[in-house]
Amino acid sequence: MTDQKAPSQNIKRYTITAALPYTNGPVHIGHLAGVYVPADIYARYLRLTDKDVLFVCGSDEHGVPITIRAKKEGVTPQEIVDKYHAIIKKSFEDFGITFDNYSRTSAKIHHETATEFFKKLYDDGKFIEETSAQLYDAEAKQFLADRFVIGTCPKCGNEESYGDQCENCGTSHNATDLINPKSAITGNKPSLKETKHWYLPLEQYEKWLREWIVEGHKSDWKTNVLGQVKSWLDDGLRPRAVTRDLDWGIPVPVKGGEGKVLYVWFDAPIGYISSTKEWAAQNGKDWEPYWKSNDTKLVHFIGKDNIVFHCIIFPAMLKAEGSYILPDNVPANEFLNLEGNKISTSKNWAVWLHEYLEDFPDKQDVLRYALTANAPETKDNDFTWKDFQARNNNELVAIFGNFINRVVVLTNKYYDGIVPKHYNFTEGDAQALEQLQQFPAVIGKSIERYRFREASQELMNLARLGNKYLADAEPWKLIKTDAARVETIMYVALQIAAGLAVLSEPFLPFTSQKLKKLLNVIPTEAQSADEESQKPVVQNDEIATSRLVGIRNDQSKCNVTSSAVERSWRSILENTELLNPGHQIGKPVLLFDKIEDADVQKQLDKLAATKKANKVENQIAVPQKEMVSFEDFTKLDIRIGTILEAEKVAKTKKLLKLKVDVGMDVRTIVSGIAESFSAADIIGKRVTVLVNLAPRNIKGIESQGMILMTDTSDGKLAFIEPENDDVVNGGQVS
Ligand code: B3M
Ligand code: ZN
Repeated sequence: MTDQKAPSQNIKRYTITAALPYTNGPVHIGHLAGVYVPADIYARYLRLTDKDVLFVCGSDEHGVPITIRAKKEGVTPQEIVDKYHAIIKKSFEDFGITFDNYSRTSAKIHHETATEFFKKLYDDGKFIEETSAQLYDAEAKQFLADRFVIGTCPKCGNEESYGDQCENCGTSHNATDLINPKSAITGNKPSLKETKHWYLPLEQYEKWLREWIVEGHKSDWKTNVLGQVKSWLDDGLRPRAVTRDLDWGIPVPVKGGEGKVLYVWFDAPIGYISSTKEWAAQNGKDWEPYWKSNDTKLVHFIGKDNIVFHCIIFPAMLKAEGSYILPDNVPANEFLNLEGNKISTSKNWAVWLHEYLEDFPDKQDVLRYALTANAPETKDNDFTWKDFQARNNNELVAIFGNFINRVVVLTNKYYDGIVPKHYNFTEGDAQALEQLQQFPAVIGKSIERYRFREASQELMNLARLGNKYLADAEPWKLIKTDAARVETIMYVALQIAAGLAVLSEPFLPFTSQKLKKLLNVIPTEAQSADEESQKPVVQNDEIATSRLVGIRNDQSKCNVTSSAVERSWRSILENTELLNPGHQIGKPVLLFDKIEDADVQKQLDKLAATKKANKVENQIAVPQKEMVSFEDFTKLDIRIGTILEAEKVAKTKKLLKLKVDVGMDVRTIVSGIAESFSAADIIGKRVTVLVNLAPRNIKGIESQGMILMTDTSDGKLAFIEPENDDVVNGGQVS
């Protein structure tokens, strides 16, 4: 077993994986923010620092979600996976995600690899074979595995947990653990039926997992990941079935396995390996060092709902197999919400990438940037269109774009676009250049620690530095009096602009390219188009290198300094002059443009329409109640208050006992809201209270009023809150 990791200075290559998306729908901003953008930043950065990088992914085409989608659309599972594989693959390409290979689990190479893996574990006696009673839907004539069954999570009480995993608390369990299980196909209560399956005895790996992760990685893995792992280990691991009674998947390749398939979470992570094999075969490479050599660093980028599979089940599989390395890190992200609500495919509450591009063609980088700057790295985060607009207008346009534009406009105006010479540097010049030199290390360090938000802000700080430098130096004032000094200033500003062209590449690849073109440090269109036709889906190191050679050989079209900029993460550090005096840059073009309020409103309207459609779907309008007179209405005394204290009423499911400040006094109110809110979350909440309702005794507590509530579209309760902060407690509602 090769699980002792080599010290980091000996790392020779990187294998980077990004979770294989299920091909049961297109991809949305949550996927991009949680997994693919951070993984791509990491891969691009490592390539720019001349590392040997393999970045793989592919479509996850097995599993119940696919079958369910196929049933819903009335087509075959194969038609579903073909359709969404193409859409997803294109979205990734459109957003500049530079996978070295994007495969699919229906590929022959994957079926072979997964089959072989299973057989090896089987032959080595790593499985337990067991016949047991499993949930069965007699009407559908089908066993109910994974998402085919819904019931109450034994751990957190979520009533809509799937058979294999609860999306609310993340726990992974067996379908028979669910309380009140229901078939997702017919809605029937399942019966039990005997069937044989193969189990991976996870409990045998418990001690080893604890040592490897909880002890061994306590200082370098993210707290959210360590926390989940520890909690599973503390709960105790149990044997986990790795086969299923389904007809869509990879056939179980051993005797007695007829009519059964591999559990999707057994085959999917092996997809990383088969994608590597496919890449190697297509590129004349050896795949094995990327998975079996101790000097390879393996990193899995995933969302938090995949932690158990990547930190417990897959490592146990790799350990059982015996010849593979283990992940060096699993930097899982939390979830991204959209405008305050959980992203949901079934409720169409999402920003789909292909739809985004219809409304914002050529603004891939804006979304990449907004999602990175607000990434759900340590906690769930909210994407709002207002924030998206602000990130674009106040940062990309006003800081980054503004600096570049000033530099390019002035260089054209003063020197016809030719980089000027510099004379003696002032302290300010030297300081600016010195700071520029530190940015590659600062940004690199954040990226290497998987802190992509921080890294993106450092990049913006470099643009800020450029703006400040120009604002302090005021070349536009000096041009009439001290032309030589202005040459030096513009020389320095141009180096910062070139630095931005290089360092922005992992985050803003399209902008970086545009900026390099603007600074005239990449091949002309004709050359790029020529190379484009020879390019695979993504760019890898070898191609990047051959491009450089191309640049160097063609000095008529492109200045020789281009190689310094192209390679550059290191060259900035080494104080290489990025743009030589005499180099011709291009004419001004804007890197970013403003996003108008109307653009944002259009997106908000779209979401409002979705919400409305969901509501109409879920709710039959309640008929209006009997008429009341105005006098009747004025009898009600409704006021604004603030919840000061809240606690659960013992032995009840729904009741919370609240202390509410209603302006004239603080009173006790018992409210039936415990299923929608936990006590801790509502302290400080502004509420609307009917204060003159006759006191009532509820569970032995005198309730002196009623909190007014409304329903949300998903059947929960919501408070009615004043919109303005300056409404005081006791404020009357009339
Ligand atoms: N298909 C993604 C998901 O849970 C799942 C990842 C597989 S990674 C091996 O949506
Ligand atoms: Zn749960």
